Amino acid sequence: TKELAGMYAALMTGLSDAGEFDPQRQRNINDYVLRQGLAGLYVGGSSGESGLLTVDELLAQQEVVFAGAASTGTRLIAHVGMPNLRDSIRLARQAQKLGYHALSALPPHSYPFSDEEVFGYYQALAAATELPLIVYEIPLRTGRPLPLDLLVRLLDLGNVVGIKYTSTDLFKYSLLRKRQPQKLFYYGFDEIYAAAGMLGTDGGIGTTYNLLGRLYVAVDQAIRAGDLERAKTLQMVSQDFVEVLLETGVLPGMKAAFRVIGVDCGPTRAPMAPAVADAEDRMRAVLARPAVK
Ligand code: NAY
Repeated sequence: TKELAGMYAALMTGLSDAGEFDPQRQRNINDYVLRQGLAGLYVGGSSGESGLLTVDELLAQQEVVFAGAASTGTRLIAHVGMPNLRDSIRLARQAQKLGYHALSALPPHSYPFSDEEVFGYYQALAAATELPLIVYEIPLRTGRPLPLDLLVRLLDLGNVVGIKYTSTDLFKYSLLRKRQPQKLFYYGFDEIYAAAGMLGTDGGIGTTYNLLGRLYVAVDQAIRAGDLERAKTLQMVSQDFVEVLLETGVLPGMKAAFRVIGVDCGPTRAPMAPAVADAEDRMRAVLARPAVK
């Protein structure tokens, strides 16, 4: 499973001006991201606005992305975490049929589920296909951190090969890694990837990799080479970028940045909207900084 290691863009979604899933705009995004030198794409995740899309749209997106990326050698992880298990399994089965390399899923997140419900969800999803499954820790989306012992049990499930860890609790991260040293650990906060990298990662998955993929590949390489000064310098470039994104709203700002560089990707889906009126100007300014280019 170590062939799944590396840096992945949490792929964004192309929408029409009216907010419909737009296959051509999806291809525009894919074409740009595929040139970043990343290990792969994480398709249909939070960064793909999956919480705002229908299952049919996500099924269509899986097809469009696979058609464009299959021949490039890029690893493809399908995110299939939906509010209900049946839709998750439907997405997972199509991903397997198409030829995706792995699956990942948010924990059940539309109600405050118990640890046993979360466990049961991953158990059923992992058994629904033969694909490797990457579980997901992201208290920001689910409203609660999963306890360490539950994460340990989830990583013991058949077909579960790793975790996408998007939490700032790096001590829990280290304890989990110590308990499950054979598993793949992807860190999910772009702006502090180097901090997790210092403790040991197998890769990263992030939104801003769509635009700055090369930067994150370089951060990761610097850490692996033991060049912490360089890793820190590069990480600061990412932090300057994310600082502006948090002003505009992460996904609206990313889409504004794409428009600025000429990638026609459309808006975010309502109710997600830019937090400021001048998102494109702010992104233009940050993209013009020499270090970011
Ligand atoms: C996904 O598609 O599931 C993700 O992109 C998760 C990783 C992102 N975290 C969230 C909460 O969306 O890339 C990060 C994040 O956007 C970035 O670090 C900026 O804070």
